[in-house]
Amino acid sequence: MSMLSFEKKYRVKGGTLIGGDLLDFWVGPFYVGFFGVTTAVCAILGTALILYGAAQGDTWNVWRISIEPPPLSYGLSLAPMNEGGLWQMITIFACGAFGSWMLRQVEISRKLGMGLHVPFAFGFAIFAYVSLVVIRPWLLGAWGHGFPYGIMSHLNWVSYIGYQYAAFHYNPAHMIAVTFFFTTCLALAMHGSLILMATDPKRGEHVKTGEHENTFFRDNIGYSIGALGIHRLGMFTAISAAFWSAICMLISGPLWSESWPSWWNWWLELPIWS
Ligand code: UQ1
Repeated sequence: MSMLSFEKKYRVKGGTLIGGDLLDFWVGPFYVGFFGVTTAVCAILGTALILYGAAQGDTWNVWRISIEPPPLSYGLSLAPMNEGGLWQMITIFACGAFGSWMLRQVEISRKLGMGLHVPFAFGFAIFAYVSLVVIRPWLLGAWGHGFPYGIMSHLNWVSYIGYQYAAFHYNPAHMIAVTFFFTTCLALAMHGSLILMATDPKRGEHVKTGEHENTFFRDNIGYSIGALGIHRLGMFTAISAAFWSAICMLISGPLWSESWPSWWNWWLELPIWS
């Protein structure tokens, strides 16, 4: 891969969070860094443990392989390897890999003298995962509340939790999360299509600019949010989707253990009806 001329300028030592110049170098196009190494170590060990767990199981059917969390009876203690201990180790390595990846993004951002928007946004994805396998199980008092690591098994877990609260779509935080997911799709569909129609014209026609983009939306809906604004909006709706997804799970159990439809009884119980 060729190196852009400006890359020579930023490919210098510095900006690291830990260890000074130690591991502060590139391999081909990739920045290594302390957290590149910790990411690789955690990811390799975690993957090896998943393969070991699969070898202990009774199938090599990729859809059916599953690494189960410990039985609820183990509470918040360490479980034996073949009774969920493997799941606990894999979870630790997953958190290590995701956290290291975010810190590597921080170091690269610092080297380039840029904001920390990407690692900040990635942190919301980590929060959503950690809320399912660490925070919620911990609040409920057993690692067994985490989801199993398997393709069909984790889908079954999601389905089971949904029915446990009768109709999960009545969870107000789930409603907010879904609304943000759809709004993110709307924003990216509008933005992607707008940029393509301006900058990817037919052969022989001129590429258009921001003026055309603004004018399209002013003519169409009387308002243009602007080139910077659409990216602020997109980042906000995307991280909000992840944030409210985490919240909708953290309140299911720790804060509300009945059916989600019955949560709405507060509305029927308002004094204004009597
Ligand atoms: C928009 O107004 C705008 O500014 C010119 C963009 O920037 C390139 C966009 O991508 C989009 C999608 C819009 C329209 C969006 C809203 C929320 C009015």
